Amino acid sequence: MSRLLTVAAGQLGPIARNDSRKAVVRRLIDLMRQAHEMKCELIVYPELALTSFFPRWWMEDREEIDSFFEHEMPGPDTRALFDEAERLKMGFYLGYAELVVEDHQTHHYNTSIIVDREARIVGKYRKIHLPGHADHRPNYPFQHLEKRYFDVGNLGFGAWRAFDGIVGMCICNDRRWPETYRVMGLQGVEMVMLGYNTPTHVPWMPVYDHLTGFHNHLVLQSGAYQNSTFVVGVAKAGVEEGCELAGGSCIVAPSGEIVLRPRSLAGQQGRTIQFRFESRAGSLQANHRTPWSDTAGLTAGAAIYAGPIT
Ligand code: CDT
Repeated sequence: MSRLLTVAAGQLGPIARNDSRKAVVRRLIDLMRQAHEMKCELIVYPELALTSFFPRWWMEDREEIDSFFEHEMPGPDTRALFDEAERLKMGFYLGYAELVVEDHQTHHYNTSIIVDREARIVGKYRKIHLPGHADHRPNYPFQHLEKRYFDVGNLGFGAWRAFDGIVGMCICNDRRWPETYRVMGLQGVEMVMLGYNTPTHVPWMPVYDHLTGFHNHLVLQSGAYQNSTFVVGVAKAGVEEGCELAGGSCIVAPSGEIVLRPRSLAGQQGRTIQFRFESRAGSLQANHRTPWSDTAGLTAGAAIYAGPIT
């Protein structure tokens, strides 16, 4: 079956520490309108798209930390994005910091949602692979304190029927782990959306700095090819509060080929840009997604993959 889905990758430029949520949401709406003019039905935004990448700062004041988190979604400041999406009949993927009380305990997650064309939240994911450190490293030009500010996600890697297909999502560092794609691949995912914030320099591991762009595309392309899925990877780019973010957004086809990326260097340097692709969002090469022929094989498959240690 041929299904056409036109997707926009809404790569964002830097967001300052004191930018208001309302101002950021206006930028997201701007991108959404551009995408809509380009006949897109879905726009993918980066990880933590409503704020500056705050895990780069050591903070102790609970109120200050929680000010970067959303207490409801949509909330007073993000309602406008949902309203505009509903008006334009646009879906979106959005990354944000989520504060939630579950089982009488407050939790903090690095979260993403998929919202359908009727502005309904159809899927939620909480980041599992939290990179960086939890300890204070004041001697570095910037820190990466995701392990301090977030709980490990508790929703697993889901897949949802939406946009006439099966879609899944993950967030940033998840893209570097094969099981991320594989778990979704085993659920028949046809498009994986992911937002990211990747610095071009890691102060405690500079030996890989020159490979930042290569590793980004390596994992997106191999994840797509090995699971026969489209992958839409969307970055924040440019110098955000003194930290250079790598950009490198792209859309990868199930063949593993990058079918679209920003053309100009300006895009990589943080000018807010967006682009789109059109392709058949169906299963082009789904036969190699699973070695068995039907979903009943899943149980057997687990045994095939994980036999006893001999
Ligand atoms: N946000 C995020 O997950 N970034 C990581 C880089 C962390 S460097 C400590 C990434 O994998 O791109």
